[in-house]
Amino acid sequence: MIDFAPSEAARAVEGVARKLAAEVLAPAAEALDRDGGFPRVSLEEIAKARLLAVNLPQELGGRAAGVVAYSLAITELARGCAATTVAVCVSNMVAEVVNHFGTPAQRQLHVPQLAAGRHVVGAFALSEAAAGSDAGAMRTRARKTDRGWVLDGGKLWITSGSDAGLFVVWARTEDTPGTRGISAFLVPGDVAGLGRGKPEHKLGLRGSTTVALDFAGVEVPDDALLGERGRGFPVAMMALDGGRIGIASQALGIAGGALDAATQWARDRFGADVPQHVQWALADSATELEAARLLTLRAAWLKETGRPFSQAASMAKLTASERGFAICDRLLALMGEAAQRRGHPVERAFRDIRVTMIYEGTSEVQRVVLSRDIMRRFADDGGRT
Ligand code: COS
Repeated sequence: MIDFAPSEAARAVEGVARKLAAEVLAPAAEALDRDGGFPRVSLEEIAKARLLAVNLPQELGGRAAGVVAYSLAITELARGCAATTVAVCVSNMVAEVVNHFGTPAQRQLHVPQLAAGRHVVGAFALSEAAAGSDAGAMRTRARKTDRGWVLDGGKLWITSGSDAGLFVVWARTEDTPGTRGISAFLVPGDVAGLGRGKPEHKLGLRGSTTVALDFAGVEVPDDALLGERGRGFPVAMMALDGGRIGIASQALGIAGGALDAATQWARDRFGADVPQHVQWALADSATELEAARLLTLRAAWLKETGRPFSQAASMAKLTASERGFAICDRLLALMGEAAQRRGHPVERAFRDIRVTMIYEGTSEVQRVVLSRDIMRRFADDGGRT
């Protein structure tokens, strides 16, 4: 049997997110996009609703609501404000990675703080100037000392980097080149020697701060090491597999919000007599959105039920981001002048959604992941894909 209906519990979490999006995020979204900044107040409300730890155990302050509920919640939040939502996505991802790979002490120390918003949010520090898609090319180093580790180097494009209270930082701990010899560390935001750059001026998600980080002799204790020494790269990859479900969900919300706005416009402008080209644009958009939603919820369900989900997450992100962008582009063209004004919901959606094809693995990276899997399955399964 295939059951496409999310559970009542997941729907309840979705309802909480929908209310927050309408009452807290959406009213602040236009000004946040115009003026930039960091959505601290909205994030406090999101933390109170325990949406910074949707898929984390209750005893650590989470909702234990599962991955489908998480996806539904992120989609709703992104309808209200995509910029605030990416901070929520990354913080959930950081909480999950600490919960999954951390020692009991690391879990106890950090997950409740992330869940309650006492760290403000968590941040994921992987990318560098010469290590974006090729994450294994990173140069930041962590040197072992008697007292722990000393980090030197720099990270780039770190979401929420201006305000985050906890960073997961990847650094090279061994001389082995490539993806082996990288370790992950839990680094508090107030540690000495950590420099945070000014937020980048970006096309979209202007209310999400994206900064460079500088590590100049940052000392952390031995128990800052997350997971096994030298095995940090798979930690990043597994975290990103889950993260991609979040970004797919965010893209669904952004494109869904644009479709809402375009449908309202069509009703106001044409009443009951909607011209055929408008009907087609709305119908194609809704159909593509639904296809992306099914892929996304399937990836969420696979993860929730403990099945392999890496490929499903890549398919979901690839489809939701690319189809979502095409939907925003189509609706912008359809509405013409009406949607060109800076800050119009469709104009903002068009700018905001573009980065969903870039961060947490570009579309090209998703295609690399997927094509490797196709080749592997073809070889393993007697010439069937
Ligand atoms: N889950 C668990 N382990 C994984 C994994 C996954 N999804 N993907 C790779 N690994 C493991 C591999 O099994 C391998 O382990 P061993 O050291 O035991 O052999 C190791 O990680 C290296 O994997 P691989 O050889 O595939 O590494 P590549 O350098 O070829 O990785 C891609 C290539 C492009 C897939 C990778 O660099 C990537 O995902 N880049 C994008 C990074 C990204 O999303 N950045 C955004 C940052 S946040 S905005």
